Amino acid sequence: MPIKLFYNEMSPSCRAVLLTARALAVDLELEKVNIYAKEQIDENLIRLNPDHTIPTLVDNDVVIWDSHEIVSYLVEKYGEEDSLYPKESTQRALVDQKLNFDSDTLFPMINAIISSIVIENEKEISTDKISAITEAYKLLDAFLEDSTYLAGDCLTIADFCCVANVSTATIIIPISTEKYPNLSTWYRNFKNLEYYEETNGDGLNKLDALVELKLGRPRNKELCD
Ligand SMILES: N[C@@H](CCC(=O)N[C@@H](CS)C(=O)NCC(=O)O)C(=O)O
Repeated sequence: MPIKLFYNEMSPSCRAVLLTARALAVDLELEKVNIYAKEQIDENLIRLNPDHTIPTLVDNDVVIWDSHEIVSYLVEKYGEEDSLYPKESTQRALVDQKLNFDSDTLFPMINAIISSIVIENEKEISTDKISAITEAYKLLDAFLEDSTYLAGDCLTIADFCCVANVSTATIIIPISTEKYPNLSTWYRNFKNLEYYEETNGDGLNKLDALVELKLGRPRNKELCD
């Protein structure tokens, strides 16, 4: 049976799974859920995932939701080696630490902003929300001071989860190369990854266009990196 993913490419949590699956060369059968039309309150999805969130992964009789659990499951089960999610305890702790940062800080922050624009039709973004993004950029820049990736010198699932949310934050505030040089380099390296556009870039562009449409005005593009 194919591995099925309930998803929407505009969702950063789903894009983290697409990045990971592509890095592992795992094929997914994709079932699109339009979260903005509340299709997630579909009975089939609720039966599988009472929390009715995407991504939700179905692998035979196993159902997993929460992107962080899904990406670690995919590496554990289908990775030919463990570099994306190392088994060694210290390295694993460093990856888990950044996965938790993504889950506790980055996702709630960006989800609150995007939902306010796309679902609640708000036209202004409060200064508190803007400051939360710049604070997160500052922290990420510090995390990347002495390493190429977020959990050391190897690409891991923590980078996939965080880049999906950071790239979404750039829709609102581009990353300044001057203020956040380490973060800029990390993000630029991601954009050069051969499978970046198909797994993250395309969905990000669709979300960007939707945000622009909902705000009813072009965003401040000249600030883009
Ligand atoms: N922490 C979860 C967040 C999942 C989540 O909230 N996904 C959003 C889309 S980005 C969603 O499904 N929203 C619809 C809903 O909550 O009903 C994860 O990483 O998977």
